[in-house]
Amino acid sequence: MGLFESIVNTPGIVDADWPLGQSKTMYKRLWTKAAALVPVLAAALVLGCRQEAVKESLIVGFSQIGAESAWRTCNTRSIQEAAAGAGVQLLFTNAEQKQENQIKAIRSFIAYQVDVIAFVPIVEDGWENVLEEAKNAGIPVLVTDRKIRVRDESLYAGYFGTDSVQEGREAGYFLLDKFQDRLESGKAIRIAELAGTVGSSPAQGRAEGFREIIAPYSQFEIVYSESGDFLRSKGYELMRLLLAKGPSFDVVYSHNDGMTLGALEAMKERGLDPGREVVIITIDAEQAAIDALKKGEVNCVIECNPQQGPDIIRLAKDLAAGRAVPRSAHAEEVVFSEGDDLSALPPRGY
Ligand code: GZL
Repeated sequence: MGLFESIVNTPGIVDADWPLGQSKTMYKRLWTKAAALVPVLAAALVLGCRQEAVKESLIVGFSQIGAESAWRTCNTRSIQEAAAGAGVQLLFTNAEQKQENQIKAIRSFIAYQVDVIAFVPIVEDGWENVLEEAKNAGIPVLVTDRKIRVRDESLYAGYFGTDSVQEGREAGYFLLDKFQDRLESGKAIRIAELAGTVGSSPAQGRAEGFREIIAPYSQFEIVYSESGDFLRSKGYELMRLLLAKGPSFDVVYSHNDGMTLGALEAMKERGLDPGREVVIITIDAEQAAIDALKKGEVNCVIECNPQQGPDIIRLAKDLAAGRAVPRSAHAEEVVFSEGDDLSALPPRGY
């Protein structure tokens, strides 16, 4: 029964004026019905608004890789705060550094029929099957922070994160500047690299960008490269063994501050003077790394911005509304190096 029919068939509608030409009795009956319907209409309006509001409160399934560094913890906080601030319901899962846990989480998001799936792929490969399932379920996917490698690019809507290759290049540029006098001497400059998680896009990108810049200068020699998995404990252990067993080195290029802080600890235990006897380059720009730069224990800190929450939520809302998003977008990043005036630098927040 339509709204009009429900008015004329609702008993008890009270008096009011009806346009000329209509019989009083019929009008009285109609208005009596309409007035009695007001509470029903009001309830329908509220319910409808609430339903509209509930429909409006987007549901995003987010698979985070873990809490392996202060950077990651800040990244998580940024996403959760941005979702709360935007009234977005966030189904948040922590994979504890396991890809299989991420795949399970994405499958649960599909079963729950979230509006958008977003995730940090711990490694680049192995995502085709589960992303095919999300595509078949009609759920758009946003890749964040780290990148994936898939044959079918339509398996995800877009990427928002940081440019790891450029971060690696910045490390190379710093070395060229730092050693420009020695480059003519021909004396070898030996580099020890503490690499990130094997198979992850930041580890691949930071290695690639760094090598791209130093390759033309034969004096630069990478004498050691091992993965510390972005963990402080592994950075310490690798450095302890390197100092005990060799080879000797002049530079440490570390893919994240967590590993750098562990390596600094091991170097100090051996009586080394990091930042002076050994050049240290690190990526993330955690507060602890900036503090080490101020103390002269580190020579160059390259920012990798973890505060990605507002952009991720904005892009998720675009996807849910059927709007296209950029295939790839990067956060702004800066390089801090020895000699910079850092006195006005605000707290890093991670
Ligand atoms: C980089 C990010 C890396 C950080 C590490 O985008 O994925 O993971 O550099 C973190 O600190 O563990």
